[in-house]
Amino acid sequence: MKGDVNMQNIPAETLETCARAGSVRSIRYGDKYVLLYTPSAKAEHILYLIHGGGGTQHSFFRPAFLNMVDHMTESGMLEPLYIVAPCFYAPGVTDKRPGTSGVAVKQFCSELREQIIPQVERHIGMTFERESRAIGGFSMGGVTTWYAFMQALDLFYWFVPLSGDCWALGETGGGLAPDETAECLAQAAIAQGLPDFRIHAVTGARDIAFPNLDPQIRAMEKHEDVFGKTLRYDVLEDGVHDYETIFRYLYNVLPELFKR
Ligand code: FER
Repeated sequence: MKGDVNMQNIPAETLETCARAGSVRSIRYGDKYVLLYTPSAKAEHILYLIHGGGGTQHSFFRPAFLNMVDHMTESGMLEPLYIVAPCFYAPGVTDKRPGTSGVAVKQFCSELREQIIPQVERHIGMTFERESRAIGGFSMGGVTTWYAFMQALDLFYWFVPLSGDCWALGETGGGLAPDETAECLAQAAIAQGLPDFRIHAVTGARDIAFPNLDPQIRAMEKHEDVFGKTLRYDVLEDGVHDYETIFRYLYNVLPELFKR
């Protein structure tokens, strides 16, 4: 279903320091680490948020974003939420080309399953049910989110791919082979037992990933049986391929998560 494209702008004061701020710490696993944002009040939900190509676990966690989440939580528009920012690159990887990133993100799901989720949730002291777990990401993080949909429907209920298509059939496969990609996603959901789930995909009409994501979503919409009631898609008219635009999507999308 195509959603409301009239996304709210982030109020300017929301990007400034908040009196009630959450905290960020790093959690090690093997020779890597994730950043964990813990809100100022008790949280029952968790979002795994994946950076874009060339990024790191620090890409999302800049002051503007964390302040925004603090303010959203303080005002009550957002229920308190843990946010985990991992890095899909191996330590020391300097080749950030899409081809290399594509291989990294395909493999990343097993790292999430076997190391990151257990380690983070042990640290927090609770194991979240899939209905309380979301995964989302920007660009290559969006590609990662589609892989999570194909490989880890048992772990996540909520999927938020932002300006990134599914690369199951190859680099930018959502644009090059939209029907085959949609078929692949539908079959992956069926093969995993077709549990209930929600996808909220967002991109911008001026985003470089639009020509890849848009045809894929159109093709997915034809799979009524799998995606008829589970897929929401928004296109922001002036959205471009940068983190500021993505923060705006998240300002609008995060309050909708975990509401069934
Ligand atoms: C896309 C998905 C990912 C896309 C670009 C990327 C242009 C990533 C690019 C990069 O990491 O450089 O649909 O469209």
